[in-house]
Amino acid sequence: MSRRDFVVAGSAALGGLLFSGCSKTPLPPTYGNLLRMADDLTYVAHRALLPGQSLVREYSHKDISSFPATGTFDPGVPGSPGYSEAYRGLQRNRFVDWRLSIEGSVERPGSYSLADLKRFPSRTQITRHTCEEGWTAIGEWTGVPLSRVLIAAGMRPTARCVCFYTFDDWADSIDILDALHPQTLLAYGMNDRDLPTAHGAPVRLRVERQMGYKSLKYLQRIVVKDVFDDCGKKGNIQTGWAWYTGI
Ligand SMILES: Nc1nc2c(c(=O)[nH]1)N[C@H]1C(S)=C(S)[C@@H](COP(=O)(O)O)O[C@H]1N2
Ligand SMILES: [Mo]
Repeated sequence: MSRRDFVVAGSAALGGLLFSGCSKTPLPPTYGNLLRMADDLTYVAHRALLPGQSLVREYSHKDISSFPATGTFDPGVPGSPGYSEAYRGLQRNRFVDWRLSIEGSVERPGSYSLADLKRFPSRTQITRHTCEEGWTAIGEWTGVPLSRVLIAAGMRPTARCVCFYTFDDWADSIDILDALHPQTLLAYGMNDRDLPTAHGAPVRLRVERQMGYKSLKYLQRIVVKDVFDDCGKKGNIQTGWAWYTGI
């Protein structure tokens, strides 16, 4: 498809959504602000043109590259930006007491230890990470598909959005299509080892069809919502970033 066709199809899809108000694709969640039109166009075009669960390319071991750890400081070190006393305690005890809580629109809210997550069937994938700063890197990720955990927690059919909160005080959300995507992982392994601190230990999110900053590190809490939630002050919209960064 040429770029022009793509843009035309995307605009048609966006127009269709905004003006018909009825489609299988959810309404672009950030629509309503003129400056958000590009974000919405990407969202709707991506959703309209890609088959729902199409996979991103997976690479082989020989393609694995060095992987910078960016935008982050060890949240277990006092004085570092994003320092968390709770994280420090968990880190000292090698995360045996770490638990990921899952709340909101689920039948069985609760929390999962690292051992619990490792008991689910795992997935390993070698994918390319694209940072908004302009670099890319290829790494291997092992973890449990988020869909498995959401299903185990009894995610309700009314759910529309999944919010994530981290120890270093980041928050972000993804829609249900990305949440249930087979390559969306709660990753606890990187390049065949435990996930290193710098890359988000003990568990990070991998959202492979979006830019790197959606793949939150140092996960603490997941909240399933029936309505779109951009995570308010800490979310991308209020911090000035695109909420949807499909690639
Ligand atoms: N909790 C948290 N998640 C985060 C970040 C962060 O600083 N804190 N940085 C983001 C950005 S901008 C990128 S590019 C990737 C970097 O992942 P890496 O450190 O494994 O390279 O993590 C993303 N997730
Ligand atoms: Mo990034």
